[in-house]
Amino acid sequence: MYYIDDKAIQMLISVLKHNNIKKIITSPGAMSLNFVGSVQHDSFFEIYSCVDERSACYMACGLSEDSKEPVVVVCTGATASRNYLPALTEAYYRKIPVLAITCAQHFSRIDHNIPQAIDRTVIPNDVAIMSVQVPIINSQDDQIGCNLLINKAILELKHHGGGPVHINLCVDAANNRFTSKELLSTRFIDRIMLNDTLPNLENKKIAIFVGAHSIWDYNLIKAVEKFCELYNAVLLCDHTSNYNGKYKIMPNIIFDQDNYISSLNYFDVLIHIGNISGAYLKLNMKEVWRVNPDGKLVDTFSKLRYTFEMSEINFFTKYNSLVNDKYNVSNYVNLKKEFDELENKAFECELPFSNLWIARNTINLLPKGSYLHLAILNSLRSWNYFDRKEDLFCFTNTGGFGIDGFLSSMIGSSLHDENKIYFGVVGDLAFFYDFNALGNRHIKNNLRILLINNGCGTEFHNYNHSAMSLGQDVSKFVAADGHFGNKSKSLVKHYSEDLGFEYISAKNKDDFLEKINYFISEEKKDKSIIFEVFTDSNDESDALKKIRNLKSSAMGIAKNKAKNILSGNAKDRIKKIIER
Ligand SMILES: Cc1ncc(C[n+]2csc(CCOP(=O)(O)OP(=O)(O)O)c2C)c(N)n1
Ligand SMILES: [Mg+2]
Repeated sequence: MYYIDDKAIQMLISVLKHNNIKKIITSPGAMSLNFVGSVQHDSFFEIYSCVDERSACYMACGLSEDSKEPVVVVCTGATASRNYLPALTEAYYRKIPVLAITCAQHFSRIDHNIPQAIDRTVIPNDVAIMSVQVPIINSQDDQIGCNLLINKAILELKHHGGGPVHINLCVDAANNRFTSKELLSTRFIDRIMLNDTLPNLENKKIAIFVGAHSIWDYNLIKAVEKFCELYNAVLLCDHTSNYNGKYKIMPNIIFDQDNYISSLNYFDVLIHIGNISGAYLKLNMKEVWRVNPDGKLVDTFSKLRYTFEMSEINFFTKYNSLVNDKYNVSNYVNLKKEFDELENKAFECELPFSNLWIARNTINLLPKGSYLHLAILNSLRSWNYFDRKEDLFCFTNTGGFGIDGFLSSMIGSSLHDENKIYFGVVGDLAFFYDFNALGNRHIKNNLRILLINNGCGTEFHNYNHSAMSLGQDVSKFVAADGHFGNKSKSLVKHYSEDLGFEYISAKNKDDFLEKINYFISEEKKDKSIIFEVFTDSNDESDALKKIRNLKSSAMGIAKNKAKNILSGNAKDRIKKIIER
């Protein structure tokens, strides 16, 4: 007898061992057999039996209080888990770290007159500080998800004073193969608090990935710059990172190339700060260290190793204090060289009239310190391919990724300081979705809205979008072509002028270049301005293709070819074969 051949159960056992949780009180039954059968042959664990689950859980409270260790209780289906409630209530109010593992049949069986399948998805408020539902692992996504749930639940036992935690573990009762001599290798996630010993960062290749970030404090910028010099680190940003300090790269232009793989896109440690990013950066790293006062296990890259529950300034200041003065920024210099090469190509290449062409010709005209709002996806992506020479502050609705509130968010910002100019770039669907906001009576003269009207959600017409598998049919419902006056030359003009805006428009490059200086000028205008620019959806896609094909390499071409040949299903099958 060895461990059960069940990935979730093996993972749970590994994470228990990693966290040095060895005391278990079991109650008899069939659903818990696979877990209990596995731990009883592992001498690491100290196991007790108690028939009555009510009593078992109270015993766990006593054992945990006395030993100052978390204690696991584990039970079967039927009403077994219901009998944990009195002692879990006791544990909740006394913050005792009891881990209740309730073994369950497949969740789809609940409420179908199937014996012993009861619903444990909702628990009373005061019996556990966290409750998670762990499914059977059938795919790589399940595996990553289960790993996170198990780590998260077990860490919670001692988090913020600790308390009881519930894991509802879905078990395949038909699988009784106890043939695994070793536990599968599992990722462990540790939480580092302010006064804990810090993991070592020396001799690692480090990048700081900055998601959407509020405007930076001066001291934080200085601490991060120092960190980059001491640890040879580089910051990977997009406009919404709002980082206006040294050692920053906007890597989309390098890492988004269709046929080129940069050898610089690999990091031992990616330090992850900020919120949801709309840059869709494809990054390669060994592990991720997330830094945020919320201390959550946010696993954007599926490589989370540590969560540092502390402010960014504390994290960087602490690590800076561990190293004697050093200065090496070669990783930044190398990446910057590659960035400059691609940026030059992007500035020199022929682009059709499009959001991308507009971004390229406008970004460096915006006055220093401007506020820039970019609509999600196409506008944000287009502008992220071009870094700006001057400091800007940039915001995008990346929290929920809706096209429903762009104008309102931008108008809200503009109310804050009427002496600042607020620039915005938005597509037609997003504009018309929210255009009642333009009638808001609080609007002043400090808005400059660039409306890129291509008559559809051009995002879905892009040459590389999965929606293009619909062919011409994509226009009908997915890209929603032809609404809102179908690129009417007068609709926005009439509406906006009647509301007191100044309206200008452009339909080609010359037109645009003639008007852009007026649009971006720092000079105070009497009215807010709407600059409507008409582009063509095919040109938008062609421009994107050009920007993503500035450089190629043999490896990049081969990888891209393989990607195009393989359908999603085939890719999954090959992955599975490789895993075996
Ligand atoms: C509320 C909401 N509905 C639907 C979507 C899906 N969606 C994402 S981008 C997009 C198209 C936006 O079109 P447009 O504003 O014209 O920008 P373009 O892609 O043409 O630049 C849609 C419908 C969304 N993000 N939010
Ligand atoms: Mg559009």
